Amino acid sequence: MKLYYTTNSPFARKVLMAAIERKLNGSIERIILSPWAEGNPVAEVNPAGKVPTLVTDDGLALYDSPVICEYLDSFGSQPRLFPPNGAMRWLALRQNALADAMLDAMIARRLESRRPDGERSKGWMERQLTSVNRCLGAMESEAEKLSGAVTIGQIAIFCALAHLDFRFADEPWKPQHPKLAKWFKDFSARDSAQSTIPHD
Ligand SMILES: N[C@@H](CCC(=O)N[C@@H](CS)C(=O)NCC(=O)O)C(=O)O
Repeated sequence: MKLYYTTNSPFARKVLMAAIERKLNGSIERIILSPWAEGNPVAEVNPAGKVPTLVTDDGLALYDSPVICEYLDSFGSQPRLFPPNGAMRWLALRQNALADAMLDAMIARRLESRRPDGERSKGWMERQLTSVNRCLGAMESEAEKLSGAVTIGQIAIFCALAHLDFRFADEPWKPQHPKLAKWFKDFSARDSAQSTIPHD
């Protein structure tokens, strides 16, 4: 399998952490690129031109991160990250969706903030910030549901919170979300987290 990714993408980090948790890391050839660079190869296999994208040994290109993670969950002998059915499955999928939504808002806000003077929309940036804050509030109110065996929901929420620290370090979220902060600290000690710390 080949994984196209960047070392600063929280969605790619989610895939890498899932691979490490499932002990599949050694089966993945890593191809680091910038999805923003002209002519980069990811657009040849993923029409959206985004990372992460995984090309399986059969030559099938898979995207986006939840699909890749579920693919990695479909083989190997380690405990599954996607609960097979019932309430635990829907909780894990919803946690993953909440984390991805928070990331989409964070990334939209940052991209907007980097547009040239005169092209930036303050209202749009505020809308994204409101969304991030609502997602954080929902995570805090359900922090006790982050306990138990590791799931894709936990990994996704970890990557989203870590991305806040990475890109918005001057906007601390921990003081107002103490239960989430405690869970985040504990989860940060996992090998999969320690070996995927983001960098530009
Ligand atoms: N929903 C996608 C989001 C992937 C995504 O937004 N990737 C960003 C990097 S963090 C990207 O490749 N952006 C390039 C672009 O938008 O052209 C997933 O879960 O994989």
